[in-house]
Amino acid sequence: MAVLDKLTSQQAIELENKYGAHNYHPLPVVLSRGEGVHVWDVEGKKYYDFLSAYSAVNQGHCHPKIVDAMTNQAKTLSLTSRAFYNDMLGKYEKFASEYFGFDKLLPMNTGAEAVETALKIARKWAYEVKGIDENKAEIIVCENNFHGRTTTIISFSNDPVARKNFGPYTKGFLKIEYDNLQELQKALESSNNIAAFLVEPIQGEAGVYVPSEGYLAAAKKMCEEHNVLFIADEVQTGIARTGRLLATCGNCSCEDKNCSGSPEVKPNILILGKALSGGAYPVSAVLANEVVMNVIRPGNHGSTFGGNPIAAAVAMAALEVVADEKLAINADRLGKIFRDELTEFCKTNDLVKSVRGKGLLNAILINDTEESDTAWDICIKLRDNGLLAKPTHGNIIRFAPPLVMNEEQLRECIAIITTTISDFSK
Ligand code: IF1
Repeated sequence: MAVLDKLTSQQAIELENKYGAHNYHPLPVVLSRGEGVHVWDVEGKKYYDFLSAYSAVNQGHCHPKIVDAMTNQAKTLSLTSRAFYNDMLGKYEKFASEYFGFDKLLPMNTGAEAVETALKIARKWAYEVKGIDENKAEIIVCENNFHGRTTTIISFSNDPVARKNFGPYTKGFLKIEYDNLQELQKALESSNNIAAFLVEPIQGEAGVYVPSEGYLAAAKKMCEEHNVLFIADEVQTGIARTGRLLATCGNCSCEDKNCSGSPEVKPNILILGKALSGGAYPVSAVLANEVVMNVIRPGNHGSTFGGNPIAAAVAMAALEVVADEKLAINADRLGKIFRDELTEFCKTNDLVKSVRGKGLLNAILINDTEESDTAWDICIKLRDNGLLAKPTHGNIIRFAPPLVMNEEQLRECIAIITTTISDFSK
């Protein structure tokens, strides 16, 4: 079979099953094209994308401005490594640092790499600035976290499927309950060796858990009082997904000057990924002010592709799209419509227990056990009705469309979701 031969969906699935590692269980649909809020399968059927590649495609599939930036740079200079300077990286570092309101940026590729980078920076800051004894640093994390799939990151996961049989595990992490300030206070007081607190502003994979109002601000304040770094993993919640440029916000150059952002939640270390590139290319970043970032010196950290010219060009274009098209404001407005409509629907349908989320990162809780296939079966029916979504854990379905969606499209999707679930219940 020539590589470019057109495959049927079944053929594509069979190839992946035969030649690919089985590290995913995808919904049975084979996509071959994407544009804006839509994707098409190989047979030409059109769908609304309500996952956005786990919030990486916030700017919509194949956004022309981002694609043009990528192709133009790819035809000019794709990769130099950091052994030499290039004319794109400094421009991007300045652009993005000012865009989010930090002194400096360390460029990486995937979200997990950026999380690992943040952990290394926090530990080095703890030894060289805070003065903790070497190899004694502890980092506080939350139960039910998701920060990626590397050995160190799964070492502090409590998801057995992500963690079992990948030991021995990396030490130096304390786990506390998410959205529990008393437990954070206790952990901060438990030792003088605490370097940092790593937290998702909304726990995405756990099931789109939005913490109590004021939790992040109070947590940041507690960290300050204990000279502990507050690290925000905004890989999934960042880049306008939750209705603000950042879920933690924090004097960024948000296009919405009357943004309801809370500058007092500005993290000491900000982790970005996914939609930092609009889903066009693997781009992640760690941002911090000089007092923290300057612990990193030549030879301490790096990566072959980190900060490459294409990544720099793509990320600048992707961030310009977020500002130019006011995606945070749109996500905030449409998210409120989505939750209001689904909340009303919950009252009339006992298969949906609740809806929760912020901006266009939302989820519904299905009235069945975690072990049931109900959420999965509903997603199969949604697929048949032209909308793609996927359960997170068992009985929770995440809904996260591209932020370029308009109200008419959103209302059409709400109708697909409510009709599908109503018919499913019969
Ligand atoms: C999978 C979901 C999972 C993330 C946060 C870091 C990373 C992620 C908050 C790592 C990645 C992806 C990974 C993908 C499914 C998806 C995901 F929550 F977004 F749905 F798994 F939890 N921090 N999330 O959400 O970034 O290395 O993937 O670029 O691994 O199954 P990455």
